[in-house]
Amino acid sequence: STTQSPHIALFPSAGMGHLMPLLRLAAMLAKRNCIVTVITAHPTVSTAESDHIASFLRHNPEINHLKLHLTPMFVDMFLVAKTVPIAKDLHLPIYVVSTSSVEFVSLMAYFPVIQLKSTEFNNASTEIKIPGLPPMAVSSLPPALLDPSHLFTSIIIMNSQALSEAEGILMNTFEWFQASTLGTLNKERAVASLPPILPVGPLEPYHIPPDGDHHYRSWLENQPSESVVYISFGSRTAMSWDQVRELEKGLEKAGWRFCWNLKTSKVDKDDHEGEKDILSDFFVERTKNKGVIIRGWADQQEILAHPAIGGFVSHCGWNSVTEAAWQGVPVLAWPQHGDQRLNAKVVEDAGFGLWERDWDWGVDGIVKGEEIERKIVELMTDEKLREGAKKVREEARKAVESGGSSDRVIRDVINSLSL
Ligand code: BUP
Repeated sequence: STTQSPHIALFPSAGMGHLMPLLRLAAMLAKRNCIVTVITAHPTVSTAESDHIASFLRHNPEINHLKLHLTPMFVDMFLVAKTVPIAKDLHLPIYVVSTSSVEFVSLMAYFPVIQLKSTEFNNASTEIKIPGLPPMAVSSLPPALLDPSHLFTSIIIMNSQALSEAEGILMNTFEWFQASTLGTLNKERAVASLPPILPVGPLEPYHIPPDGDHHYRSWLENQPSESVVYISFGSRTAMSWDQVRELEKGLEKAGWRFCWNLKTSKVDKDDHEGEKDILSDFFVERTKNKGVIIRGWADQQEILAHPAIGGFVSHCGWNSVTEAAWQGVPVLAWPQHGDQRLNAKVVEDAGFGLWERDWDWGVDGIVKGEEIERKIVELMTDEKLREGAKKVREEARKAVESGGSSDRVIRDVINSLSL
């Protein structure tokens, strides 16, 4: 059998004391038949370094060079703490890319100050006060934050402190959508440790042409306009059997057509447990002309863009929220965990969604079919909601077009980096 040589990348930080040993190691690995790539940022901090790199590479032509001519670094909000030292070392400005709402980012920045004590959090009506923002009910916080030993909590705390080192936080939101929160944070500097919040969204979904047909696509083509409820709880939430049973009841009774993106296991975990069908045979049989079930990955933004879709039952992951806003689809918010309750509040405040707070604090944790039926009917028939969603869509598109609020913000960032 043939074995493939490993391809190893080395990324030295600034200073000869870092460069020399990493280059020596690179040469040693190359001698041992590894494929080697040295990554260097340019300009280097000193000419001694760039001269040295150049002559090293001249004498070691088998070593690849990936020369990064970087101006700044844009990094994920959960990687700031790890990348700030690198950016500093390379003398590069760093921008944080938020994957959530403004509310969540301010909670993240302020979190170490609030000093959550578990006793205070047994009472769901306790309120968290972040300066300049409306009080947040403990019940709307990500449940994991109430557990100091949770990995999510340590990620938040670790990155929270590093946020202040960034030049700004790029947000997948737009001025109109979160005007009051953005105003207090940016103009009144309510959370002092936060750098400027830069709304540059909604980040426009890109289109990848489908390879081959998928049954839901042709099915949607044959449905009347705004007649289908799209249901998805994201890629990380697999619902309990009992809850799925109730959702089946609710969907069937509500009588609307549906497209259900059903996850029975976490799709990003490659977990093949529970391959057995979670849906009941009765439901599948009785609704076969009413709905379509998607298993595995589907192009959600394409579905939301389809004229047949009239409502979205969503877990309110921030991407789903911004995609619904972009397409002007009314949302029935059913947050599950993480930042989703804060996001559900944004949906409600922006006037394009319904949020039944009791649903995520149900006594036995199960929302009954009748409740679901009632809310789906409301979602699909409430004219105000539909108008609200159209308005959000219109404002979202205005924000990103030339001269719009988000367009101006990103243009300023780029200009400031081009000087
Ligand atoms: Br599921 C699914 N197809 O089948 P969120 C999701 N998506 O395109 P998350 C698909 O993945 P948490 C599918 O459009 C969105 O852009 C969807 O991001 C796309 O929630 C993204 O909505 C999902 O932020 O859960 O990441 O599943 O919020 O818990 O990380």
